[in-house]
Amino acid sequence: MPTHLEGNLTADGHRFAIVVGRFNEHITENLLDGALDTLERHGADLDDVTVAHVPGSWEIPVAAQKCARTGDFDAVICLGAVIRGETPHFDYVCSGATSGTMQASLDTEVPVVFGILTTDTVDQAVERAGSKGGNKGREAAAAAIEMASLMAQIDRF
Ligand code: INI
Repeated sequence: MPTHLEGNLTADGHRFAIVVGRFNEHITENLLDGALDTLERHGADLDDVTVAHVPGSWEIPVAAQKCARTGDFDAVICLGAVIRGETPHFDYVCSGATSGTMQASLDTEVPVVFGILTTDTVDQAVERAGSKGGNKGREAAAAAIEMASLMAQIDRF
């Protein structure tokens, strides 16, 4: 019989850091609201949640890694919005944000969850930040809860 380890969606007792970019703030503030609401609905105590604000998505990985290294958090949630229409260096910002957050996670063995929108247009970003495309902040928070739970199970195993 195999042993199955699977995280649950119970957030109480877990501590979370959220790193959120200020660039495209009209989008990222909705992602942050969605993430905080999801954590709370799943039982997190918002006193156990720390939010670090950074200028833009480029700066998210270093702040996420620093949070993860403290050992004070069971998961780190990264929230940002990179929109192609607004930047000629879209590809560089996206690639730095994606590879940097992954590296932060692997180097620290703390789940660093990717809730950074990468879209062609502002409308697409709006859709994914609390409109008909859901809210990527909520999805990221749910993934963080599940991973925090799973990592604890692996630790105990
Ligand atoms: N940062 C974003 O989060 N989204 C963007 O769309 C964006 N654009 O358009 O350039 C952006 N740029 C800022 C970047 O993340 C850094 O903050 C900046 O380059 C300073 O290092």
